[in-house]
Amino acid sequence: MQRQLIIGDKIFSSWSLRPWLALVKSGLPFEEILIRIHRPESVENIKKYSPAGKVPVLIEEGVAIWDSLAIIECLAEQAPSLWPADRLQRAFARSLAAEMHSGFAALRSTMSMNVCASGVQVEAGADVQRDIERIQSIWTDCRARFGAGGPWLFGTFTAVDAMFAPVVTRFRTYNVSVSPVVQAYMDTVWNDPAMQRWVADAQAEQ
Ligand SMILES: N[C@@H](CCC(=O)N[C@@H](CS)C(=O)NCC(=O)O)C(=O)O
Repeated sequence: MQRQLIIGDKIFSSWSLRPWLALVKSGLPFEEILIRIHRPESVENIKKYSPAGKVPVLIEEGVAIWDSLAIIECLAEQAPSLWPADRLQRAFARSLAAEMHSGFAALRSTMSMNVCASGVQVEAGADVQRDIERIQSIWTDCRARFGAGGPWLFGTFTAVDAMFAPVVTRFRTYNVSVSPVVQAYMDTVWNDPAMQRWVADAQAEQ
């Protein structure tokens, strides 16, 4: 296989979920290699594929590409529908993907991903609430402005949906209360067959 994706445990590895979902939804063929993370030997095992020592890593024709956004850009060159077709929508979509990639630290550290858990209670401080409100406003705005052609943020599935997919699982796990529009979008992500495949694999890891 000329394309491999190295990922971490499906239950926990939020960064791995993003390119995995983009790859499955794009229909590009790939082989998946799973490395258990958060173990003493994890970094050494990942470094066999990428000197950065973190998953995800894409091996494309023998070349290692790491970091989720770089991987998604590489995939989008071969599956252009991963970004909106319109130039300005595409730029806007890239802004959202970048905001997700570099931001929401409070949410990510307080509500870590566990796709198999639900009804978990945590102390969500003001910084977490701010992250939750910002994400809900992004999803609501995208659905209203760009969502006419389908149930995803830009109508059809794009890299932005892949970037936010782990947040959907976090909102479910930690029972975050959301508006009906946001709930409908979360249902789209969660019920997608590719997402359900990831969740089933995660359950099998336990
Ligand atoms: N900015 C990186 C973050 C990657 C990252 O933090 N990966 C974590 C797992 S989700 C990792 O590989 N950790 C290694 C370990 O903890 O063993 C990306 O977007 O890919």
